[in-house]
Amino acid sequence: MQFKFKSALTVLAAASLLVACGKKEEAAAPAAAPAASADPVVKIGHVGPTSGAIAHLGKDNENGAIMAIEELNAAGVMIDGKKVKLELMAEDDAADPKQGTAVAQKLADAKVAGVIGHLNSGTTIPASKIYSDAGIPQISPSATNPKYTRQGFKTAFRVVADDVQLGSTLGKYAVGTLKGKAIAVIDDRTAYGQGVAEEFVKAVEAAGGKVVAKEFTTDKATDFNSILTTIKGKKPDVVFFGGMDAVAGPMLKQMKSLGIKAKFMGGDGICSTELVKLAGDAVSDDQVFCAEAGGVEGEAKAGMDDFKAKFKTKFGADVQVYAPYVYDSVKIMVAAMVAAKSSDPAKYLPVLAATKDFKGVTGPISFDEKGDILNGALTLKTIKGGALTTIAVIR
Ligand code: ABU
Repeated sequence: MQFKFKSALTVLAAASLLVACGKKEEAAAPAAAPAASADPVVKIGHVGPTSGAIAHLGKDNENGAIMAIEELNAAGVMIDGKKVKLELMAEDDAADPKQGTAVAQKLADAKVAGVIGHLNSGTTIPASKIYSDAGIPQISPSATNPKYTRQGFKTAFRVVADDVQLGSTLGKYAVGTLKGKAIAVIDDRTAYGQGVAEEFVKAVEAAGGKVVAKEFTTDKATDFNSILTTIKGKKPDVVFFGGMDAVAGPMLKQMKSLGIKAKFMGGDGICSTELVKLAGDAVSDDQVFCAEAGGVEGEAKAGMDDFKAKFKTKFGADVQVYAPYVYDSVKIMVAAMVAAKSSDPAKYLPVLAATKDFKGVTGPISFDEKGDILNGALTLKTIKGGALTTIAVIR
């Protein structure tokens, strides 16, 4: 097992905790700070698919980064007594692994201090090798394939739960709560879609459910008549899809056309505001179930609600899924730089790894020895009354 800077971090951890606990003396620009004409720039990269079928998700993530950077710059960020200007380098990987590694190399060449992204597991995993080789800390706000943090890279962090947690929770729910007896599974053959579907199948079978069909498509497909016709013949009561909302929307419409009335389930990739729009009146209340790979409840929900309201005012759009997780990722990274008194990746990486109970809008964030969020939550949702509605936050 890979341990990230596990020893001699007491001081650094304490520094991180101070920041996490909201002691912002260092982060706030003193009122009497000299008016620097050109504050030193700290470049932070963000990567997501801002073109292509899931551009709405990429833009959502990018907007989370913009919001965090603007707020931090407005408050003033002091690193080792000097005011710095944070600059966002926002890149588009189009959800394509090759483009993902190309932009990762571009960011490494530009010597960014850190990267938030990528959005997809299929781009995050190959890009993580480039960041690791360059020593650049990377926090993914949404890539859920477990492999990302299991490669032994000290630079890889994730602020959401992974596909093991998603697939297993959804599998248990399909059998235990939805009482699924005959379950069909489709995946889009991506690192995320295939991975979450495999975890779902394991959990269904462990709970005593029967998988009656396994079909696959691609993340660019638009016609599902052939696989849905095969599935219809197996009379499933639940259909699980491992993939993204841009594919799930048309799939739901074609299920309706074919008269398939089964419940429809998926992971965080379909748990978006956009899915509700794409599916339209093809779905009935409590037919679609999905899980966001994070979530807050109780008093902590106020922070998330406040974030969503500010986001809507600023960008004129509802949060899709992961903008708040991007926002927290930027703030965690900058808090580590402030606490380490340096934006040099080699100096602030150990502080980032030691992050404990950072109070984000997505809840408290600490990293385990692999760089995964400790005790991450899931939010189980359904579409009801034309909106995504929370059923439960599960840990
Ligand atoms: N987690 C769903 C979307 C991103 C991904 O893991 O590919």
